[in-house]
Parts: sequence; C-alpha cells; structure tokens
Amino acid sequence: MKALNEDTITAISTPLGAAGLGIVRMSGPQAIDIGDKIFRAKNKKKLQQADNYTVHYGYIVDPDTEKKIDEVLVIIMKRPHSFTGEDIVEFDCHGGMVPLKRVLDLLIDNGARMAEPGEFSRRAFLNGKLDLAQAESIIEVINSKTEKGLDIAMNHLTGKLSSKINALKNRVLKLLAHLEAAIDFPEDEIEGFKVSELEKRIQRIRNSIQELLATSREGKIYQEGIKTVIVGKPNVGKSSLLNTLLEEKRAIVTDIPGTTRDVIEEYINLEGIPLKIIDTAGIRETEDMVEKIGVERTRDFLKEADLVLMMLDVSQGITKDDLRVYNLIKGKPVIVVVNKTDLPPALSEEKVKKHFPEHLLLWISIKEEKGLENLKEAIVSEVFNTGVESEQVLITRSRHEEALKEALKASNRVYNSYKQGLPYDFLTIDLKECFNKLGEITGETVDEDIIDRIFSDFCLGK
Ligand SMILES: Nc1nc2c(ncn2[C@@H]2O[C@H](COP(=O)(O)OP(=O)(O)OP(=O)(O)O)[C@@H](O)[C@H]2O)c(=O)[nH]1
Ligand SMILES: [Mg+2]
Repeated sequence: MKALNEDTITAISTPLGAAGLGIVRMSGPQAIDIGDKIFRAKNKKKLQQADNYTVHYGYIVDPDTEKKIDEVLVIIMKRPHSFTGEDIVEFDCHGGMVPLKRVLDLLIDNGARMAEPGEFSRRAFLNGKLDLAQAESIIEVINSKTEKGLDIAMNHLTGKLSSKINALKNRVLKLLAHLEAAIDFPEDEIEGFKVSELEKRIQRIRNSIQELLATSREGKIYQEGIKTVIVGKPNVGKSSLLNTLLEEKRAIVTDIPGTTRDVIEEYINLEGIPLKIIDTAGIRETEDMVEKIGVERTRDFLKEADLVLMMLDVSQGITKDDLRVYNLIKGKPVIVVVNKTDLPPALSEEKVKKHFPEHLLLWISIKEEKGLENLKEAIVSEVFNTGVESEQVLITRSRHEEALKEALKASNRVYNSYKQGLPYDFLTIDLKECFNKLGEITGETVDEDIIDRIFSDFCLGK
C-alpha cells in the first residue's frame, strides 16, 4: 500500500437542508483522535478504544465549554478496512444546516481540514481500494436515472469492467513479453510462444477491444439518456405529448399557436431507459422576437438529438410550416408522429408516406390516448437495434471510449506491422501503447492531471 496522507479531511456528505439525518464524514490518521476531542459517549468510552465497525451513541460537545451541540451516532471504520483505506469516523447527526455546520466547524477547529470535492474517493483510489474505473462509477451510481442504469453502474463499481480490462491487459502483456524475449534471444525457443499463433493472438486482442467499444453507444444511452426532441409547427400537440409521456402537466397547453416559447427538458423512464424528452417552440415563419429566439434554441437542441419526433396534425394536412420543420431535421433519426386522429382527417396515409418515405410513421391521438404504447416501443427500438442484458458490461464514459479507440488503433498498427513482416520491435512499440491506453481506464497509466479532473467532478463529501 502507498504512503497514507498525513492530514485528516472532513466534509458534510449529505445534501444541505432540513432533513431527519445528516452525515459528517472524516478520514485520515487523526480522525479517531479528533473525534474523541468533540464526542462524549453515553457510556463514557473513548473512540480510541472502540472496535472496528462499531456504532457509538452520545453527544457532540464544544470541548472549550462542554456545551452539547448535537445528539449523534458515531461509526468507526479503521484502516485499512475502510472506504478510503484510512481511519474513518462518521457522525450521524440531526439534519439541518446549523447542527451539521457546527459539527464540521468543530472538527476543523480540532485539527481536520475541509475536504475537496471527491477527495474521499481520491484517497480510496490512491490507497488502492478502488481503481479509477470503479471510482468513476461512484458518480454513475449516484446519478443513475433508471434501475438498468444502476445495474450497469454497479457492474462497474464491483469491478466487472475493470476485470475485463485487466484480462485484456494481461493478454497484451504476455504477448509483449514473448515478443521481447524473441527479440533478445532470437535463436532460442521461447516457452509458450509459437510464431504460427502470433497473428491469431493479435487478432484476438483487436476483437476484444472492438467488442467492448461496440457497447459504448448503448452504454452512454443508459447513463445519459436518449435525447429525444419533439418538433413540429405550432399547435400540433408537442407539449401535450410531453405531458402525456411525463404523466404530469409540465408544459402549458393551449389552443393558441405559439404557446411554448422556450425549450422544456424532462426525464422519463422508458422500459428502464432514461429518455430525455425535449419539448420545443413550434416552428413557423414569425416576426415575433421571443418566438424567433425559441426557434433558434430548437435548432441548437436538434444538433444534439439522438432521435427526433416530428409531429403533424392530421386535421390540418401538410403545410409549408411542416416542410420548414422537416428541412431542419434532415439526416437525423426521425419518427413521424401524426397526432389528433380523433379529428376529421385532412391527410391520408399515402400522402404522409409520400412526403416522408424513409421514416417510421405513427398515428396517435393524445386526446383519446391512442397509439401511445406503440410510440414508446418505437422510440426504444429506433435507438436500440438489439436488446441489452443488464449483466453485460457496457462502456458508459467518453473517457473510456476514447482510451479504447486509441488502444484499438495501436492494435491495428501491431497487426499491420505483422502483416508487413516488420521486425518485432515495431510490434512491441505499439503493443506497449495499447497496454498503456487500456491502463488509462483502470488508472495505472494515467496522468495526474486527468486524475485531478476526474475527482473534481465529484460532489463534496464523496
Ligand atoms: N383533438 C385533439 N386535440 C389535441 C390533441 N393533442 C393536443 N390537442 C390540442 O391541441 C392544442 C395544442 O396543443 P399543444 O400541446 O399546446 O401544442 P404544441 O405543439 O405544443 O403548440 P405550440 O407550443 O404552440 O407550438 C391544445 O388545445 C391541445 O389540447 C389530440 O390528440 N386531439
Ligand atoms: Mg407547446
């Protein structure tokens, strides 16, 4: 284990605001000493004498006056068997800004230092309790938007992704060792190394990286959601659709065209997939300043969209405004949603098909709640071509995706060098690069500033 930090850090680990309970956490070599300075156990025992993983009831006091500040439970977790690998003392206090802040201040007055965001997790990483991919997954667990998202994040936290990466790294390393031995002892036979198997071994490494990389699109969708933008001319029922999917009157709906003027974003859970649904201002030629800005914002959101729901009003037929909308979304995955089928139609199925030949068409009536289940299914299958098993390890983070792409490039170079019959030195250079890129994911071969950046994204107290 690496050298432990000398200072002891502390932070409030629960959200601020009135609550039943709040937790102040402290980690470091003086944690138990500092705890004893301000904690008075009901049974008079000192925390120093406490066994590992025990809970103690008593009061936090101001040691200068012995005035009681809060009634608490204290949890002791001793190094190295704690989250950070250091001594940890956790105070289960009453929630609420004032008591929590007071306990924090007392800990700082008595020798602890305010923790930086993510510093507990960073220490866990530096002390070898978690690798980098596992540490990053803590944020994913906290931020997961659906149960499936949580399953995937938990697979990362429990090390399933890391063990896949490590297995890959071992294969690269073994090949590297064999090639280096073959370079150093060209005359000798090297145990476990057959030239005839070289091509297959390189290819297997490439394939494994490729397979993992192929999961990143779905992985990101589970983590960040499918960005689905609802567009259409005014009054076709975009905000009504948002409200229906949300099962909540979130957006204002009126029969006045141009009701929605800004962009509204909400998350819904669609069969375990987070759908980030975005209602936009109706698009039409307009002189109204506010509406114009709304349309501009719609354009910006469209750039980022994973999927577009283009809405039509069956009672109105296809108008110039509809075609203007369509021009904005060309090239995106689009589902054409024809709404208000409860009204007398001014639009036949053939006509819609003719205008939008390459898109899926769905007919709905929000008013009569018809066709909505079909729409939900269509959204999922439009984005996912195949079903996803939650046991599968998916790549969810751009950082991992980038590292895998670089590793793949390096393995391609290894393969090309092999095919060209270049000396083994050419292969080993790129194999090392491949190894290093894989190691960036788990953190062995990553730069300090990247580590800084990763942990600074954490919330305070984590
Ligand atoms: N008959 C009928 N009316 C509907 C249906 N869906 C929505 N409407 C009505 O259509 C009108 C416009 O609905 P909105 O949801 O505000 O339309 P929008 O596309 O958001 O309009 P803008 O925000 O102005 O662009 C409202 O009066 C809704 O009640 C439907 O399926 N059938
Ligand atoms: Mg609207």
